[in-house]
Amino acid sequence: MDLISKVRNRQRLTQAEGEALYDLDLFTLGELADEIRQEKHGKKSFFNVNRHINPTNVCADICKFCAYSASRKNPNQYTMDHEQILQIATQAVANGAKELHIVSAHNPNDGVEWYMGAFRKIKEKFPEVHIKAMTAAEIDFLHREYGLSYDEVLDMMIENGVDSMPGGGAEIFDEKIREYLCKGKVTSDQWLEIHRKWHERGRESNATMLFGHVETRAHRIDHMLRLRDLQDKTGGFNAFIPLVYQKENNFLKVENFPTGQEILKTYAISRILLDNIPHIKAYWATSTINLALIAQEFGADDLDGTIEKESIQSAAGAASAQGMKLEDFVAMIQNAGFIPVERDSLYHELKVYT
Ligand code: V47
Repeated sequence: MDLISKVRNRQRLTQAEGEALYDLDLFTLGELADEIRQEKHGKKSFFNVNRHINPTNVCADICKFCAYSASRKNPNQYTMDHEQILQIATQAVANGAKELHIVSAHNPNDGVEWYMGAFRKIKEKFPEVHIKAMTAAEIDFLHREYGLSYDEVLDMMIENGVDSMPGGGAEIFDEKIREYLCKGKVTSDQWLEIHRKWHERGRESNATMLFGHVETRAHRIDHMLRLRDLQDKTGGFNAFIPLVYQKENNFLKVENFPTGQEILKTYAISRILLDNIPHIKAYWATSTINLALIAQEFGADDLDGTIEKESIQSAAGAASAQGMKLEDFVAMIQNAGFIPVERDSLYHELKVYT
């Protein structure tokens, strides 16, 4: 059976077939991905009202692609205390945020209680707010730095009010590329193990893939298939998020950046391959809002959220330092021909903008 028929019959694709998808023209791929998207979600496009908080940029690890962590290229170290974090959370909740997405660098100075206490204090003050926090890379860092097992860190997160885990730290699973990008950080197997353990606790998470740097198309397919395998076992991933590499202020030497076509193909292919992950998120901070809006026609059904402020990608050149106004966000999705749906962090529908 040819590849297109296989996709139309909803048959699972192999690594080689996944790679071959890239050889299809963009519009064929878009059509195939859109059929699947519409089957799953119709014309709905999901987003949430959220606030990203990045409480420290002091990092014990070195990732070549990172412009955020304090280093020679970013000498301005900062670490917020709990009071400052709580202040931001308070402001965000006052502005309508229902989710706080809290991701830090790997800070060796302040201990486990600095991480956990922040979650606990937020949750005590705002029990209804959803805390999406701690990438698998941070969890692995606490394990390495303080001798805690993954189970212990995950249980502490739950005790202190973390509701779900973000998908960060996955980068690219291929071991050679990963060693070049971020040697010493959580390995691919460990990243998957941490998410598996989290899912086994009945909790949900997301999965990212950082692409458009030194990886090949084959590496992207391999990354997606490793996620598909784990999802078959646990079913705990809500969304797959292809993050487009931002090139400013970091130590990674990249010659060729992905074209808009390549980015759209990657969204579409992820929709086709990841038949068991419900949502494909076009995170506008890295794709740009315009491409994210177009990505809705190429398999993506989620645009993340209003963000309010973001420090990791914007340090590397993304236009996401400031977030997006809710009414603008809704209007843009509508004008693109889709139905904006405000969701909570676990994809329950809160408001459908008809
Ligand atoms: O893991 C770092 C990435 C990630 C760069 O789960 C970069 O809903 C592009 O994981 N160019 C953190 N990306 C952000 C993240 C995330 C974002 C939005 C939603 C969710 C979710 C998760 O940021 C890191 C890393 O892959 N990153 N540097 C850069 N130069």
